[in-house]
Amino acid sequence: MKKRILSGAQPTGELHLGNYLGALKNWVALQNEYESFYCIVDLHAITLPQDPQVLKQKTLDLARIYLAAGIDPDVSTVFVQSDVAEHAELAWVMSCVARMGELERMTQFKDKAKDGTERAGVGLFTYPVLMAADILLYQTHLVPVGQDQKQHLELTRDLAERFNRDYGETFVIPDPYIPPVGAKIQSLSDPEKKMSKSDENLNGAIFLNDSADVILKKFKRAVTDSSTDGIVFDEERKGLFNLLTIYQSVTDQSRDEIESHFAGKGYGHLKTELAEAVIEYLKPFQAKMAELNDEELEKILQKGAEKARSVASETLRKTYERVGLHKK
Ligand code: ATP
Ligand code: LTN
Repeated sequence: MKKRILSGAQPTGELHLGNYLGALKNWVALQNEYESFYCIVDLHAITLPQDPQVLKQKTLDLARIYLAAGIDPDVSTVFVQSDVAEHAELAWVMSCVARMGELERMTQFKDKAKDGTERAGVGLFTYPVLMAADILLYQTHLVPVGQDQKQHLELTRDLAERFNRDYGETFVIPDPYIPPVGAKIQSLSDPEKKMSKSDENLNGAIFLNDSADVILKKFKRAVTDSSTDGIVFDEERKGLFNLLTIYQSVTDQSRDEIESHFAGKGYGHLKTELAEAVIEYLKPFQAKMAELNDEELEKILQKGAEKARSVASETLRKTYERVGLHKK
């Protein structure tokens, strides 16, 4: 029996190179080795206000992105979270297991509740509990995510362990998979911040559908430093380190190879070569995006939801039984 993977992304904003290198790339690489479930987490998306029409469209667009990135629907299960009611049902049970204090420590909530906690939605606060339910429903062994989700994974493990202790062995305790390169891609315009969909500065992120011209322009403008120490991996030089990390992730070369390749060269040279490498890297993805039509995608999602439900319903049944809930 293969071990299981579950991961997901929100159908909001535009996906960027950080999402691709931190998450999607690894989903594709791991899909054959594991029984994989890749979810479009629309219930998570509504923790912040969304336009209903746009949310619907983005949900389908994200399925298209998964497939264009190389997720094979004949190998992996691709589905939408709200199609599988068990996610919301298990989230309720887990919200009775989670404690206020542990949710209050989640840094993403603090970042996203920009106007303070008084006016923040309750869903935004309990977001990590729904994420735990997503994972635990599939008896998941491995969760490939970017660095920013590590804390949520720790909470998921804590909730699963607490439940197993209080009610008897029920859930597999999942491990995070955080890639050694690319788990934390920073903004090109402010290397102190992570590359994000919600950044107001559009030059900070390379979006997956950016044209070659735009990609080149954004890299040319990327913030670096005025050091004369050459092009080397130095975590202190955040802007440069980020550019080199992107280069490393898209070319799969070693740090040594990259440093010798750029020895004696300047930032201008690095930026142009990096832009070319990213443009080439995204080409097959961008071509595939144009090929997949809505009808095909809907069929894949329907099939995916059926498969997901068959696994999720079994875990939910067992959970309800353990807790003493009546539903058969
Ligand atoms: P954003 O932070 O851009 O608003 P998000 O965290 O809401 O995005 P999702 O689309 O749900 O984004 O994230 C999908 C995956 O992308 C997650 O596994 C997340 O860890 C990863 N990810 C997001 N930003 C980055 C980044 N800058 N570098 C590496 N991985 C990232
Ligand atoms: N919280 C994640 C998205 C997400 C997820 C999940 C990731 C929701 N459920 C389950 C992995 C497993 C995010 O914002 N990136």
